[in-house]
Amino acid sequence: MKNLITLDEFIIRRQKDFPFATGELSGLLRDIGLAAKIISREVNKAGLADISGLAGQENASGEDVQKLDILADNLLIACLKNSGECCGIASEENDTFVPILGNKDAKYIVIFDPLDGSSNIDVNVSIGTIFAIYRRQSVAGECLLEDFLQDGVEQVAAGYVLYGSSTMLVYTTGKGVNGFTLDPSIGEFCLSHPDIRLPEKADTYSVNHSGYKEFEPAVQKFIDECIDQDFKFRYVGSMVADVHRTLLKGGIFMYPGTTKAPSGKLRLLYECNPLSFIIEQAGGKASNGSQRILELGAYKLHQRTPIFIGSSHLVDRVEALIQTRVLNVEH
Ligand code: FDP
Repeated sequence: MKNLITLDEFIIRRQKDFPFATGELSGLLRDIGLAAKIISREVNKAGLADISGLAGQENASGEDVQKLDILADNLLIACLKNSGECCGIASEENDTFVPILGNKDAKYIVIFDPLDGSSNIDVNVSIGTIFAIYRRQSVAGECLLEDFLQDGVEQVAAGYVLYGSSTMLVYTTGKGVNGFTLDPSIGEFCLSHPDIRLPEKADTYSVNHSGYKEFEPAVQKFIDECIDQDFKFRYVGSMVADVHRTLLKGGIFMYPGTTKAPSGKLRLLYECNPLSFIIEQAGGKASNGSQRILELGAYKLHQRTPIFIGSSHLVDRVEALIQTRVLNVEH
């Protein structure tokens, strides 16, 4: 039998690489792994049980909430309460951050999107969970808003779980990116994609084309160049799935600003920052068109940003077109 390395075993081995590690971060990652297994089980039976469909309420960004969104949110919070390492969470489903009072003095906070791409749930298309872990800024006691409004470069770990043709958990602690596939027969995430690097080849672009007329001319020009170069076009409409494909196959995923929504749609803290950390760790880049995503300042929890993420030379190209355009307009 091939040597199986489970997620828990991998986390313990990695912890030994840090001489002064206390095991708190490892505990948190294991909590998230456990929540991911339970969410995966619920997602897989979404068509059977009465848990799919709208919950009849809107989230902080005014979007319809699906029942599974709420279930996943509650599960993550419950699992993060368990180990005592997390003093507070913020998520897409909560207007403001939620302090975990039982763990007031814990060192970490976690920000997550419990079910990204949830408009795809009812049509059986891949969806995902995205998470980012930060060390708190406040010294102790109940956590504060400032603990959550940190730049992406401060992330100590980030990852996502993709509920697709199989369930995969991909994460980084800033020392490369590793992917684990859930083996349902043993209920364990097993290391299947060690040390993921974006491939050199990059001939795929991904964007919601229906926004084309409203994108700025530089972005339109970039898309035209992709078409002229016979790039493949792929768009699932679940950011986790589109970024996962980009990570494994190369290319670029974009959600630009539009005339109606200059900041785009995707959220900085629980979508763009964690996925940008992963892509950078795998050798790629992530930008809002002029600045590195991980260095954008956060001033509110549900802040949005345009994003161009994937193979470095493609992100460089779109940035160069945007920059040229800005200079032309200025002169
Ligand atoms: P969803 O609305 O289904 O939750 O941020 C949410 C997100 O999906 C992303 O996962 C996805 O990339 C994007 O929105 C899709 O938006 P469009 O429908 O505008 O393409």
